[in-house]
Amino acid sequence: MGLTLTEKILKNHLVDGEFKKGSEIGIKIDQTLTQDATGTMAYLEYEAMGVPRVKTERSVAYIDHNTLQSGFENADDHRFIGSVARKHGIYFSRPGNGICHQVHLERFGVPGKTLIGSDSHTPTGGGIGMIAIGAGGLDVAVAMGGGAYYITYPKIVKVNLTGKLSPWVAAKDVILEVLRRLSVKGGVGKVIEYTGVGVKTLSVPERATITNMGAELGATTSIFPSDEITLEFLKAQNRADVWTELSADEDAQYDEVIDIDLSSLVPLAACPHSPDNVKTVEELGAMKIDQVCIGSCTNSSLMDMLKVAYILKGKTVHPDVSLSIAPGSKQVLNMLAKNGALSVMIDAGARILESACGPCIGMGQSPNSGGISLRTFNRNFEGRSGTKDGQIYLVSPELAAVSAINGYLTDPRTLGDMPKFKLPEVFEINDNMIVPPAPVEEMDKVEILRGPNIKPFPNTEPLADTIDAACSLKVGDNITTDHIMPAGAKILPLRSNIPAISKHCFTVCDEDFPERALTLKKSIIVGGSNYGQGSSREHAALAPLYLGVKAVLVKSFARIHRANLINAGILPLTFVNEEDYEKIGQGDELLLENVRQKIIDGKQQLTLINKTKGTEIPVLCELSGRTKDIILAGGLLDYTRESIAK
Ligand code: MIC
Ligand code: SF4
Repeated sequence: MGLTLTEKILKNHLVDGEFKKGSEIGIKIDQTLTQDATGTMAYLEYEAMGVPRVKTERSVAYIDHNTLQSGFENADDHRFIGSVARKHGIYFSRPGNGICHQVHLERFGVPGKTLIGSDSHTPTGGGIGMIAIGAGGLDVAVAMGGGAYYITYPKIVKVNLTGKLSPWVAAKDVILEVLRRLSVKGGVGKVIEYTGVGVKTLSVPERATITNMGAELGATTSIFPSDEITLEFLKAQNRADVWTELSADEDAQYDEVIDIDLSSLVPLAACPHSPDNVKTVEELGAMKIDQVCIGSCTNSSLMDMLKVAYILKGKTVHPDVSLSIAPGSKQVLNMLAKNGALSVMIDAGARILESACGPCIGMGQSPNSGGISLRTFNRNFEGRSGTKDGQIYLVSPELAAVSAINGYLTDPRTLGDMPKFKLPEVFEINDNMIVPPAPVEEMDKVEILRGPNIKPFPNTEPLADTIDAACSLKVGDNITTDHIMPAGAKILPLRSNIPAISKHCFTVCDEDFPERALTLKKSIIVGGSNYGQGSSREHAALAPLYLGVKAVLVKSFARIHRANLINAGILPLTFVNEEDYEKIGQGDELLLENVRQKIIDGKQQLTLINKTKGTEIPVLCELSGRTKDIILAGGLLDYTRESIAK
């Protein structure tokens, strides 16, 4: 029986476990990436492991998230990350060089290799045939130290693409269509593999838009084959030498198949407040808009920007609309500057932002109260823009640009004929903003620069035998990591200071939660399905850890967040019967007896006693082998230290 592309790459990298659906496997990681908002913590964790030089083929530290420097904190973190990188063998992409995923695709990604990154949109690398997975900072630290990365052997979904996109219908519409069909939890435990004749009609940046936003499906990752189009892209990046041809076998077996005829797609938008709340532009009608933001790791490639410039040429942004544009990398920005497209954008009245995440993570450009903002980004969770009642719609760059001119939501197909946009045969290459690590013989001389806002990892302790704690918070379905640990310009500078950032934990849902949890000292959080969707930020586990949360009991978890809870030593529990969710109220006294011993004995089903209501609730604690040992040790850091000591 033939293999899928995913299986081929995973098989090549398998170092632990059995190659069987649903079982835990350890894979060797060739490359890692970090960004600054998760990076400081990841490098503190790396330092705590005591490995002098990274053991990967390539590790890169990017500065792209916390670029608004309204105090010393972010600048200190940048210097810290830069110095750690220099010392320990990591390439450092300086602020201004671009968004991690865009730059990694351009300059470092290699077909057939494995990459993990402390950012959930790491699967962007799947656009050139990598197995690229988002992970918590601690997992990335372990991989840099040479450790394997563990995932559940995924189900593999084939997305069979046929036909060709109509003019002005975009790659963004392809992934929005997949989201419409599968939902934000439809990809959990799965890899989405794109195949079919339609693949050949998509350029690498288009493929990368699709794999990038596969993160919103909750998928482990998404991947395209590596073919002659990949080769063309790598050639233009002067990296043809890293290309290999890769595809699934003809007779590969998939767990699910989805057919998408590209020719049948129409312009789409994800409506507030979820990336899977997808409607056609026709259904939405000519809605008046207040803001348009173009950029982010999903849609900031040269190709996207050239289309935007073409639409803006000779026009003026509508008087009621503010348009901002953030090209994804220095390479893109510089090429736009040299070919005149930047001037077209400036002329039209666009507010040009630096090549960074910017508005996507709430670092500026929050919309007006109740404002309708069209964004080419990947997430529109409530409050993420920085304006609590902002109405964010996720759309393609083409749709965003034409709407910015008209002042209302506009179908880009009204633009008429579309010229043929071609990628350049050679990109502008200048890696002067990527600082290579110090040679091994000089690493001891590199001083680590630590600012006063950088505080150590919170205290952990081995799993107790009994958890006797109140329910400090009860929340509903689809809780995102932006609810658990909000981001934005005010809170992001606290990413390296867990005691300080914890004061904002869950405040979107309940302002009093941090105080209450601290007063209780120990507590349990109860939630609904797809708990922890979205970002890879381990702060969404470290802040609860600091606040004394011992267990999280939900209907179901999102993948990365569950792993982060385990890494932080917090027990992840699920209801055996989802209806039992109703049997717990906030404030109820809960009890898990002999939980340590039961986990040691390999029992997966435990009994939670609700002392307040006098009821017993069966719950699942699905830990096996390694994850069991991590929880018993009190988290991945303790587990790793124990393993190194052994
Ligand atoms: C995001 O898009 O939510 C982020 C900010 O890039 C996060 C990482 C973080 O919170 O630092 C992600 O996607 O993992
Ligand atoms: Fe940055 Fe936004 Fe991409 Fe996250 S989703 S990496 S914040 S651009």
